[in-house]
Amino acid sequence: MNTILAMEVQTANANFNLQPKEGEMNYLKRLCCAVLVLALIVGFSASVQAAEWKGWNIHVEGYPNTIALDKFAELLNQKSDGRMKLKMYHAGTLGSQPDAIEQVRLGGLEIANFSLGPLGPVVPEANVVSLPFIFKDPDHAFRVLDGKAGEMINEGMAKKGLISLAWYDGGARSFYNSKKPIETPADVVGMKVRVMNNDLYSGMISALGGNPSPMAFSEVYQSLKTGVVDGAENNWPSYESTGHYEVAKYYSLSQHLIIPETLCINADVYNSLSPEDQKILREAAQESAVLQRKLWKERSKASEEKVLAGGAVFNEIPDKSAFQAAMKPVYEKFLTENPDLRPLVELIQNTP
Ligand code: BDP
Repeated sequence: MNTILAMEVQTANANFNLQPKEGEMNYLKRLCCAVLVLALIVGFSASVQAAEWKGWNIHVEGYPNTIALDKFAELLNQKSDGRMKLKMYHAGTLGSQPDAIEQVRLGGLEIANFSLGPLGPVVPEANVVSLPFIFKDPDHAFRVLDGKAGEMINEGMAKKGLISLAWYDGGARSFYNSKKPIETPADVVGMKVRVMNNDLYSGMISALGGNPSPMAFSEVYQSLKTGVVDGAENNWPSYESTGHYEVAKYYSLSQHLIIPETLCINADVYNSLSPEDQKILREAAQESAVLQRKLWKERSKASEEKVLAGGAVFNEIPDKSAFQAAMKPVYEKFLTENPDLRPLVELIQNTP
């Protein structure tokens, strides 16, 4: 045998030695079966287990809405024995609010907490709450939402692919800026004021003689700091949590907008659930809203104290009638453009 041939024979023997003996063969068969069964079990449980929903939230950790939304996710999982799973993404990590509204409508995201402010351009009925001074106070807003007007807003949202499950507190929004206390509408003249994306808010600032600047929430701090805008408007908790008070220290209690918020779900996802799971979903949402509203009251006080200790300068506006009178053209334009919403506006105004 020459050397090459000898090597080939050796390799052949080696290959032959790699072939399993009979005992090993049985072992391999058993192993294959076990792997197959395991794969079937995993595949099966994945198909009966609901996919994990993605939830959008703009607020940071520790904010009342954030805590309440995490509670909502926990309750959903518990009450449904894991059939409904939700992972919340906080601090706007999944995009801006107008984008997220489209995403939940289209089903790219399943759940979200939206302010009815940015929802207004999509859902005309919801836009009614963005008429300045339409609510007397946040409790009045909840009385309205718990009645016929709330049903009309729910129906409007459903038409746009969103099912509202509960109402969160959004407090009352007031003006703040880096220049001076605002006491009368004349103080707003010429001021550049950031507003949320909604023509009603731009109209509101223009009616006061200011220059509205619609902008995403995440851009406001830098814009205030660099003077791109002079001021903005928000409730105490957002004024504090964003650090806006550090760069716009005059907070004037105009309380011109009281904008409730919705915890909502994509309509197709909602309609695909069993009646039992729909009930669980609504119960979990309601419980989270009770928690959010309680935390909201506590945080509003705590935020007010924190910003004042941090150098914010605060003034009351005891007589708001000049601001209210200045809103007449805003109401007129809205009702001319949306004549069918007049009954809803009047229903809210006439709710005690
Ligand atoms: C906060 C709302 C949030 C808005 C934000 C804003 O909770 O949804 O995005 O104001 O001003 O109060 O953009």
